[in-house]
Amino acid sequence: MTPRLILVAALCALSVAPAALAADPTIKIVHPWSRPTPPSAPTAVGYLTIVNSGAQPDRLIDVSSPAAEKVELHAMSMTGGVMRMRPVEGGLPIPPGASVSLDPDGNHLMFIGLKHPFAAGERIPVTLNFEHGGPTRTALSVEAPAGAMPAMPGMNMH
Ligand SMILES: [Cu+2]
Repeated sequence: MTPRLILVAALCALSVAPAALAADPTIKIVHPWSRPTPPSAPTAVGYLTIVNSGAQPDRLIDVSSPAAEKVELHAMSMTGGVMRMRPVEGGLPIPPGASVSLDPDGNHLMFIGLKHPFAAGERIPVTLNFEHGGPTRTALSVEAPAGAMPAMPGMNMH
């Protein structure tokens, strides 16, 4: 993820979620995770899988987190050999009986205006608002990339 490629979404128009009553038990969030960020990074990514075990289609329409000014749903596309991202307009459809993954190869959550850097081992709370299912809370576990130097216990440099 290269910050200079980020097309920050001035026109991002994800609508405000309706006040919902309770989390929908047919919507499940599987393996919500993120990456550690450098100290002054303005953005971070989030990945997860949404499983809809119900009979009705749903739609992820809004995401928020206390860890960032705002969270957008982004799609990746390859244009002329350059990876670009842009907001998903109108929300992300979650068909009945399907699971929809946000992963490093495709769509992702974009945390914009981080309140603090994401550190490995930390858990980042997010609220996912579904059109029918209402708000669903989860937490992304911040995972160091495979092959990265593991943090050494007892060697805190601060
Ligand atoms: Cu993005």
